[in-house]
Amino acid sequence: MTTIRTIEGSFLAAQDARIAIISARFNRFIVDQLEAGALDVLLRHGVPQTQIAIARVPGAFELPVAAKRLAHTGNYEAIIALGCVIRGGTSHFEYVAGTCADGLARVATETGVPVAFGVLTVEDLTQAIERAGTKAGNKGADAAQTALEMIGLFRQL
Ligand code: INI
Repeated sequence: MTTIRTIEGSFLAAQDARIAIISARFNRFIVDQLEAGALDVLLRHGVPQTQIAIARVPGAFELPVAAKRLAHTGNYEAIIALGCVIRGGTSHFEYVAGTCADGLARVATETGVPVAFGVLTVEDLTQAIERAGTKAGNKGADAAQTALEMIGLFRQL
C-alpha cells in the first residue's frame, strides 16, 4: 500500500459549491446547449440553484474580463466560461479564440480561482454541434465537471 499523499478532487464538495457560469451570446444556438450541459452536471451533483450565478457577455472576446471581475468578487470558488468561436464565420477567429483562451488562463492563474474552459474553437457549425450535446459529448458539461473537481481539490490544499 502506498504512503504517497495524493490530493485530488472528489465531487463531494458540490453541495455547497459556489459557482459562476459566464456564457457568450455569440453563436447562442450552440452556447445555450453548453450552458444546459453545464447546469445539468452541476444540479445532478447536488449544487443548489441558489449557489449558481449566470452572467452573459456579448462574445467569447469578453469572457476573460467578465471572469476576472467575477473572480475578484470572492463569491465564487470556480468559474465556468462558455462560448463558441467558429473559424468559418470570421477572419478574426485567431484573435477572438486566442485572446479568449489566453485571457481565461491568465485570470485563473492571477486570481487563483479556477476557470474551466468550456469554449468551443471549431472549424464549422457541424463541429460545434457535435461538441454541444451530440456525438462528441457536451463541452459545457465537461467544463462543469472540471470546475467541481478543482473546487474539491482546492478545498484540500
Ligand atoms: N464571438 C464569439 O463568441 N464567437 C465567434 O465566432 C465570433 N466571431 O466569429 O467573430 C465572436 N466575435 C465577437 C467577439 O467575441 C466580440 O464580442 C466582439 O468583437 C466585440 O468585442
